[in-house]
Amino acid sequence: MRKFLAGAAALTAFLPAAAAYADQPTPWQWRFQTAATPIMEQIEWFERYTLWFIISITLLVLVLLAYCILKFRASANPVPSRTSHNTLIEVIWTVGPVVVLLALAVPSFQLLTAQYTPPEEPKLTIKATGNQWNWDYEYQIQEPLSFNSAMLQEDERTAAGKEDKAKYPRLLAVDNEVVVPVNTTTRVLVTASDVIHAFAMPAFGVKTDAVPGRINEIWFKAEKEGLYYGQCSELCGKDHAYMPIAIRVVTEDQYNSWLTAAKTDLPGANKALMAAVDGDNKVAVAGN
Ligand SMILES: [Cu+2]
Repeated sequence: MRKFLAGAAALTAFLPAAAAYADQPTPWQWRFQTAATPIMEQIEWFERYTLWFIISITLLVLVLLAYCILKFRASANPVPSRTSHNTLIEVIWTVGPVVVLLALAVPSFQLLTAQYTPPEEPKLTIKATGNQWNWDYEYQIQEPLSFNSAMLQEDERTAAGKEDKAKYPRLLAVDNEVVVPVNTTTRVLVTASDVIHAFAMPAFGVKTDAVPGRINEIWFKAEKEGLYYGQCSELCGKDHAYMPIAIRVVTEDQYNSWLTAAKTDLPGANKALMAAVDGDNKVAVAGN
């Protein structure tokens, strides 16, 4: 038991360092990815909340069914009752579901409103355009910065410095990540150039369709630094599965120096940022 506890303690000591890039799907995962925004935390809360309703209703129905099957089976109850109305029970099975629906509807609408209402005017706006089969990003700033982001090919790993498959998983890693500062309300204007795609980032709790000729707006406020992965989530053709979305959340300083460098040399800026982020993580691990 002691050994187990020591092992668990050792494991938790590693968690902060690992959590920096643990925000991606894992094999046989059946729960959500770790929430990185307050909205995703609210979504997780609502999921747990509704689950308790589902569990209790399922158990209630199961018990009632079992009771009826046993108590009113032909051998135990040869003469069936001819009762057809009971006011009390009819009131209960009308009012009960109404109360359940209200208990679900109120927090559900609150969550929906929160998802559409940024807490403040977003400080950064990025336009994301879905193409068959990659994404274009445009930072809506003075002298806009725009670049294309496509899935990282296996033969590009070495040149890009992305050999680490835990950090840059196959089918999820991209050549150019979106970079945003931490704790900054960021707006994403989502559209498409050819067919309908969808911009989705599970750890942020955002997903919206990318429709040609229309702009859909989402926002997020990432509270944890790290590298987050999402995917196009609308069947958009042959390479639908190969247009991942990667967002790197970094400190304000790292973001600012990346942005300045990216305007002239994007690959160089990305490499410098990767080195800066990895350097910080190493310091953090050593500090443990
Ligand atoms: Cu797509």
